[in-house]
Amino acid sequence: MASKNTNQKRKSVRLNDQTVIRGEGGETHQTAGGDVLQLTSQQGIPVSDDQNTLKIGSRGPAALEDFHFREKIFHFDHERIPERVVHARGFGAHGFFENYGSLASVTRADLFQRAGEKVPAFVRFSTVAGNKGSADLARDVRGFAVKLYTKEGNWDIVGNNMPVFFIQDAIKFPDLIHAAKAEPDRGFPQAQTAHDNFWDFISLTPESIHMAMWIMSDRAIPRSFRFMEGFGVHTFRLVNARGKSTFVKFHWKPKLGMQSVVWNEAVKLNGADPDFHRRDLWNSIKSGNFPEWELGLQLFDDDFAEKFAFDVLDATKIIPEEELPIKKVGRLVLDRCVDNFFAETEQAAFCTANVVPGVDFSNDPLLQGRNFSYLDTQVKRLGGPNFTFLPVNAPKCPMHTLQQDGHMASVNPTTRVNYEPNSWGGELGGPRESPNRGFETYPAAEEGPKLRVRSETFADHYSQARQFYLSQTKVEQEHIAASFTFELSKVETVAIRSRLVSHLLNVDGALAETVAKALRLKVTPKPSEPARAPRTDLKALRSLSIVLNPPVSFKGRKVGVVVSDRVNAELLKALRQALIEEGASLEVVAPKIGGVEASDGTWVEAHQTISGGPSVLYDAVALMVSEVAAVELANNPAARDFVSDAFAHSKFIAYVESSSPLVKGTLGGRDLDKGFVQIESATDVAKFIECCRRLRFWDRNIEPATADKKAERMK
Ligand code: HDE
Repeated sequence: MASKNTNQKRKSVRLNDQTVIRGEGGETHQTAGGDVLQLTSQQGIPVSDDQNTLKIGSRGPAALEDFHFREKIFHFDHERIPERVVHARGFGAHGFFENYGSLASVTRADLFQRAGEKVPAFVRFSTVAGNKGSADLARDVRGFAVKLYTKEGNWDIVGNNMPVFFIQDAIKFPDLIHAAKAEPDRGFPQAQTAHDNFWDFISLTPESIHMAMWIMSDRAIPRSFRFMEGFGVHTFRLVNARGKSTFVKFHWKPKLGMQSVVWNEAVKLNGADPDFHRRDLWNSIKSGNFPEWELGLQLFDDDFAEKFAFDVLDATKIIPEEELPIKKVGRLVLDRCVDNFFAETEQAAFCTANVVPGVDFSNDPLLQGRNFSYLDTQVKRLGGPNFTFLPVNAPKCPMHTLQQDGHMASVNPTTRVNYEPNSWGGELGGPRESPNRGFETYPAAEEGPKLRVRSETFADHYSQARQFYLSQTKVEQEHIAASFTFELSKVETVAIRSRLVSHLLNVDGALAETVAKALRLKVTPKPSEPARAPRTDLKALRSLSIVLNPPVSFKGRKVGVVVSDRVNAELLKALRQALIEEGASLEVVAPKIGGVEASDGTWVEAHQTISGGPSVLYDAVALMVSEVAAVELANNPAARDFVSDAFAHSKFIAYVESSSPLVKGTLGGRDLDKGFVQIESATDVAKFIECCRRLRFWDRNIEPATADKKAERMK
């Protein structure tokens, strides 16, 4: 009996009670009953035919009796779970945290007691505003959520890559997120803050201006998760065995240093590779280059909190590390990709309330609200109270509760006892309290009237925003001005543009003026009325600038090399070798994906074609094409974009003499600046790599904002 199949490539033929699936070329993919894994239903029943539904005759109606078909479709229909309301797009990896030395004097947390103590970790990085399928390079704050599986339970540090937040009180979170995400009538824009609702909310919420400075800075467009800092944001407490409390702020410092892209690059990256960040993390872990961060603590007592210029419970403020140094206490290494994205990354359930004995909360009103929200959201997302048994969420230490049943209960009490106190002895009696080792809340003394108010100590909204801006290098300040201009130019309501500029006037007059001019506001607004006069005496802080804190090497970065037939084999080898020694990597970009034949007759495999591998994918580029190819490529739009984008994005560009027609053809009569390095020998290659360590040739700065400014100055 032969079955009809419209799929031409894979034909299923029923012969002598055997289903044989043949590919186009007639090869057999699978035979029933062979030594391959047997396809079964969820009940373990072997499946004989997975190609055809059960029908009455070969052209008749489908039979309801076909339980295999029904089970398959039913399961498919239920594949989706609600995506996270915020931080929907994310990417996770496993690793470990290793403690440097005993911190017993400040905390009884088990993972901090012994030098060298290692605990497993799971980390999920994310964007906030976009849906699950949005692009990685959206201008946005990045989530940096860490789950540490300690011997005394799971501890989640659910942080971000920026140390402050938009709002001071959790009750404003739904408003902030509604304003940031797609507008409700039209359902767009996706993963963008450049629209009326977002800036309307921000401009009516002065406490958000400090965070607005951070998201308009290059911190919001990181080059890679591996090159981001992380922050716990709130003040927490550490509590030692004697019950003494020390306040703490958590920091993650990337070993590879910080790095961001420029906005024009981010826009293009979203088209060239919407998965740029997740691919980067996946590839570096798979290739054995495990990203690493150091955990830093800012520890302080009540006296410091009392004297500090701002309220330590206000999540819109930082405590400068210049004022309160960061103590490095351990390292986080990500060394294993997930086996299954859904099971691990999607089902990972972080809760700020997951703390271990020795860690406790502060009264930060944002943190207090989060402690309710996360558990609530996980129940909704994962469908019931038993999400804690999913492998990614389950503790890796012994766990005995008296909780039972509910959706998907897989671990239930197995003895007669599911309550306490009980009078059953020994094992039968079940788990008991541990008065000495159990989690104890720090007995902070609290009293006062019930009030729905904001503390007066939270009232300064501009001083640190100003300090952040003044701490940036010129090029970073220009990027901030350009992003405010871009975002506000997408806002249709002039009054909102103007209202935002009125806040910037309290941050920095020159910044406000630059943005107002770039927007061509007809009426310059007055500064908004501050709740508290901004301070102008706060010193610039080096730690806040990305450019002032460069990495020590080019490690972890990638060079894209455009090659053609007859590429100098020896030079290419020298470049590849030098990059490997630096801990960096090289990708070959060729006119065709099949590769090129090098000068010595060897074949060079390509990773990308020129149109599929634009220069935005790389930290620096090298042009190593023959003269014939260079002349040809000078008329190829993708090759021209490759060069002109690398140039515009201030990248270092290595080139061999024969590539000159491509460079000149693209950049015209422009003199080559010091960001161009001619490479003809291994010594030149070393010079190029030395330049690359600076990441970008910022002196070239030709960002539009600068160009406007220069033109302005020349008037
Ligand atoms: Fe979140 N946040 N958040 N948030 N948040 C969520 O929990 C919430 C805040 C952060 O990779 C949600 O599982 C409230 C600050 C990260 O799975 C939700 C408030 C910081 C992640 C939620 C905040 C964060 C979330 C949505 C205001 C930095 C992703 C899905 C008080 C310190 C974790 C989910 C992951 C996720 C609520 C503010 C970081 C709805 C109410 C501040 C990294 O529960």
